[in-house]
Amino acid sequence: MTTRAYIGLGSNLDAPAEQLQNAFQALGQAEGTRLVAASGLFTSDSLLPGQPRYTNAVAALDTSLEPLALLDALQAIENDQGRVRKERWGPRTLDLDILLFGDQLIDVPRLQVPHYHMHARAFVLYPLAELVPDGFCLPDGRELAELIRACPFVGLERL
Ligand code: PH2
Ligand code: MG
Ligand code: MG
Repeated sequence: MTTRAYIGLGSNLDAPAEQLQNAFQALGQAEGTRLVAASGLFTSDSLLPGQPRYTNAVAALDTSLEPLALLDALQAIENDQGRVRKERWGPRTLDLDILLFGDQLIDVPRLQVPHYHMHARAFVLYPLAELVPDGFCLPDGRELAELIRACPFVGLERL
């Protein structure tokens, strides 16, 4: 049995677009996991002032891994690509966040799904919209199209 998961990719250090291309490749090679689709790349200012601009994208995966095993695999890819964990929300070569895992709601110390604040972040919603079918809803029943109407494209640039 596999689960469709959506992964948010972000980078604001060391050639972000290349970091994301490498990450898409690595996601496709992760054990028990198939890369189904990759969104376009979008740039935007960091939510935190004084950091380089981010490049973001979303990947659709089919995975036979359990959520925490997928999180382990994502963190291994982040580490492979030189992620250094100093401060929370510091600049990073690669950030891989589980946005959605099927229609599961997960709330354990290591992992909250859907990803917190994803419903209000243009750099998540617009790339995600490229990958999902019409009428797609989050596990809480909110329709993606509706979230997007409430979250203007302002400040995003599609590469
Ligand atoms: N991620 C952060 C903080 N700020 N800003 C943008 N534009 N994109 C991100 O992915 C992002 C951010 C911490 O995860
Ligand atoms: Mg993040
Ligand atoms: Mg993260």
